[in-house]
Amino acid sequence: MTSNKSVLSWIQEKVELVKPDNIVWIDGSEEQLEQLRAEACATGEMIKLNEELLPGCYLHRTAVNDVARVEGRTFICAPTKEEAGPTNNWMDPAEAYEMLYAIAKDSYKGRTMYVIPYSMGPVGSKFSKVGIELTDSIYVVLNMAIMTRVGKAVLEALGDSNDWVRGLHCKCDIDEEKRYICQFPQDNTIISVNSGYGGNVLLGKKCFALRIASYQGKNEGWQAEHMLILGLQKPDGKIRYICAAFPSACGKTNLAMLIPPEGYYKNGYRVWCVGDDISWIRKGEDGRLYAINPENGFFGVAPGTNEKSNPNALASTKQGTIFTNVAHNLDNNTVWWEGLDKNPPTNAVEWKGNPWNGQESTEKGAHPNSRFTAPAKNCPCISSEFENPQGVPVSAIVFGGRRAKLAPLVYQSRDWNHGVFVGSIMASETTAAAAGAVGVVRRDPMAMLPFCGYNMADYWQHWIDIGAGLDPEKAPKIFNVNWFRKDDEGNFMWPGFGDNLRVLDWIIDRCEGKVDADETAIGFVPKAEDINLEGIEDEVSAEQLKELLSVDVSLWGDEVAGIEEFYGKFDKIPDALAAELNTLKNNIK
Ligand code: GTP
Ligand code: SPV
Ligand code: MN
Repeated sequence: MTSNKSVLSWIQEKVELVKPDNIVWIDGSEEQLEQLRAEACATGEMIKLNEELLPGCYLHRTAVNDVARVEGRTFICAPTKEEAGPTNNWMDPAEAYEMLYAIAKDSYKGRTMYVIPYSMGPVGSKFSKVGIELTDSIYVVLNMAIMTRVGKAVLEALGDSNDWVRGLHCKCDIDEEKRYICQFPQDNTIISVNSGYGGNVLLGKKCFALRIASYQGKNEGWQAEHMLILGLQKPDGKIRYICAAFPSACGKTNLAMLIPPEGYYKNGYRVWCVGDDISWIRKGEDGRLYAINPENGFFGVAPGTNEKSNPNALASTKQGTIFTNVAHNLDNNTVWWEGLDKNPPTNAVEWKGNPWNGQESTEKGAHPNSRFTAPAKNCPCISSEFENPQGVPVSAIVFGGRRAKLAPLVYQSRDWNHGVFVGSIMASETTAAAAGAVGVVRRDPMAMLPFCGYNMADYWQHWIDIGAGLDPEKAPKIFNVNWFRKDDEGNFMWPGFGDNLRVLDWIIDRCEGKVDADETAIGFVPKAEDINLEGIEDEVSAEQLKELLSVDVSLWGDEVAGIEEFYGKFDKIPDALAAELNTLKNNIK
């Protein structure tokens, strides 16, 4: 399929290492994919679902010990520990290769090697980058074929170039003790062993499009971010684009596809989804920042997705979708997860593969991090700009996380550098998207803690440098949101989901200088009367809204201590951020 020497020689080397029985090049044709689906069903790796109700859809269960990203076993293998920085696990590249090759050796014996050429971004766009993933998993092939652009056309676009990312995935025995997800940013290389789950093995996603790409972006003057991209259409018909970074399972997919509340909808408000997880951002010829979504599908959290919370995501899963670790309804051969509806199946199989009666069992039917892999083109609100090779112009950048207290519903940074500071001090409660404890507050700068491929302090400096290269008039305005504030009884104070549009509307009005704000110690907060509560007055009283927008200076005192402790882990902090921290300290005195 190619005569590219760097591609052929690298594959040959890996063939000699893992010793497959067969080699299959993925050409991107529907016939080949269909053959692979049939093969995966024949071996039990996938289950074909009801063709009438869910055409072209499949169910897959991973090993019980392999259901989320493993941050503790994810490494940045840069030449020095300093280059990986204090927030990443580091391994010496030579040692890492030796260890990984020992694990990978002969591991494809009796198996097939699939060669997946894929493009992150529309094939041929100047934003786009090519990767080649070798895998022994059909599940990986079929997911990559949804999440990225795969096949012949990618190799044609690559030509003789050596600028592509090498990815080797070996399932091995799914041994947790030998599971490693290693990135070698200096070598454009990723090696993943002993997992078969999502972000650990779909190497185009977190490993390439964030870890490797963030490093490439630093060197090449652009940014790879854990951000959704949405277009907000206002009654004037004009569409403004927003990029938003929230940690894993904190609402990116939901926000990217939201349906405006009724009154807004009637007035002509619409949200168009460009992406739900990753943005590649670079300066355009007009001096503004432009973003593309490098992916081609959604690897979305299933639990909680329903007709009310995210009808567009649900609609996206109605055909050509792979479900991972959800419950299997045997009565009609469909799927179910917690929060889909109030009617769990009685004759079902839960995510681990055991018989399950959803009406009686106290066990969960779906794993909390169960996912759907759905083609972007299925999404009813997919943006007309989704394939635009130039990307979309970014008006606002939004950071956010899960904070039961402290962070107000929304606030705006004073300027770019202050916005970078706001991103750098993000903290959020952990979720099921990564193995480990759930609900623990941790620092997660720019929602990139698990995904930054180099020293986070240099990454912050890169953000500062990007801003310095922008005309302040053209630079996106930077905001922070918190949909997750709780009252003293532990209830969410903000209805969230579609109603988040009320906040987006304020954000865009701020970008266009159409609305005033109150300046506080942490930045600009809306005047209560500027958040429109029409239609949710029963849920959010004027009193509650005030509470949601309040900035408790005494709580921020504790926060500053936390920020100082976090910054203290770094040998160096960009001067601009140190200055912002000082300003915050002075402001809350
Ligand atoms: P990754 O794919 O892991 O990067 O995550 P994501 O940021 O796309 O997460 P997603 O949109 O799938 O968020 C899923 C979780 O966030 C579910 O538990 C939702 O119920 C919850 N969620 C999303 N939006 C809101 C909101 O506005 N309010 C509240 N309270 N919960 C929300
Ligand atoms: C995340 O965890 O942020 C995800 C899912 O988007 S995974 O691809 O598994 O990383
Ligand atoms: Mn994500």
